[in-house]
Amino acid sequence: MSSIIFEIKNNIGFITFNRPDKLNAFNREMALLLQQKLDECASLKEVRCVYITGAGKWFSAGQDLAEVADPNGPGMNKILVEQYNPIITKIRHMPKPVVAVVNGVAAGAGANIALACDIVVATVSASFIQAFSKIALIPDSGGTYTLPRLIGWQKASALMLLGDKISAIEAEKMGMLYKVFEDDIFETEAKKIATTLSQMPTKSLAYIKHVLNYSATNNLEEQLLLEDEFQQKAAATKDFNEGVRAFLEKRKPNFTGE
Ligand code: LHQ
Repeated sequence: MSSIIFEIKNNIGFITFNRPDKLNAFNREMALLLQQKLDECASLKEVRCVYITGAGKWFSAGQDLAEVADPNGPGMNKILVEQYNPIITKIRHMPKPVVAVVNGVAAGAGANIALACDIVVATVSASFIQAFSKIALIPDSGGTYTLPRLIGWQKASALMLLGDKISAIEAEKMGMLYKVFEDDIFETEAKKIATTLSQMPTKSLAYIKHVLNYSATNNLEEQLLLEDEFQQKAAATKDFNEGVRAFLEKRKPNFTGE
């Protein structure tokens, strides 16, 4: 069985972490395979939204600690540079929306991979833990960048220092994620969001992501110029033409992602 299941259905690239007997913890093979599948999603035109979830009851417990403790394993050297950092940059630079569908515990790098996604939804029984300090590490996979921007410095600092596990409901209240759904409707609701995104003007969504990526570091003037640059790109798409025509003709637009 592959540690990553990948299928494309109705313009959605479904990526499933698939080591359920290991709480979907990442070994090197799984991290490299995830990178490969993210690359495929980025380059395949038919994929207009990416949906990331975990098999079974877990999203992911982060790094498989048995692998880092194994003297015959790949070791700690370059683990971030080769395994996790490219995953985060591939998600942030993916020219289409990435939805994290958090179906259970998301710990360590598992949590921070979810938080790097464009929309994070969780089932009510899911939980999030910045587990790193519990094993004398520091948060990685972009967590020190993403989390304070999502929930503010104070809460991010407390969660990272203490390593407290918080419920999906607490996470939603803090602004860490978009929505929490009851367990029985969670998957249906998550798929509805992905379906909506997969039928939207894909290029404009990619431009929104790009401009948002820069808003964390640009000043207002720089950001206004970037908005101008990308608004012009958006206005040059076929989907913009279709969106305006459909609005004026009072009909549903048929966006093709062009
Ligand atoms: C595990 C794991 C796991 C192996 C549960 N590995 N076995 C970057 C740089 C370099 C190196 C390290 O990593 C990183 C990135 C990272 O992600 S560091 C953070 C790594 N992750 C963690 O520290 C999380 C550790 N796990 C937990 O805190 C808990 O297990 C969670 C909150 C995930 C789940 O708690 P429970 O539902 O209470 O389950 P459990 O603790 O009883 O675990 C079930 C089994 O899974 C257990 O094994 P056992 O043989 O007793 O059934 C755990 O040892 C194993 N397991 N996480 N990451």
